[in-house]
Amino acid sequence: MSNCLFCRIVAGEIPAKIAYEDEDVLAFHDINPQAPLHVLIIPRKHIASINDIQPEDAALVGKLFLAAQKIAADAGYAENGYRVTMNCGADAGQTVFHIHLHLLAGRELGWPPG
Ligand code: IU
Repeated sequence: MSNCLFCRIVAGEIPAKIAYEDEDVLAFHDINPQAPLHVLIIPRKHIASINDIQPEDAALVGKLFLAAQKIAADAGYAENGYRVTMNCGADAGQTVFHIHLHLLAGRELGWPPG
């Protein structure tokens, strides 16, 4: 998807501060961080939203969570805790239509979210 911002980051066409990568997953620091640690974890494969995840993507989506677990642990947040969230659609505030887990840590996070 050449017009997808996150696909362009995957392709190396737009720079990002990489936090983690493997053959299927890329994680980079959000440009507008909402917590001391705010990383976006994406599949290299383009999937527009949760609504577009297919059964064959189940393992790939699981890998996003394993990456979140590793990034949080490596940054020292395993014990105090962290949040992972994925927005889907307009009401949830999704602005980039390439699925991404937000990993937020380093402060007390309010609940419910706004
Ligand atoms: P959302 O769940 O789709 O709203 O999250 C999109 C995120 O992508 C949001 O937190 C933005 O700050 C972030 N982002 C980014 O990291 N780099 C960019 O070039 C753009 C958005 I545009």
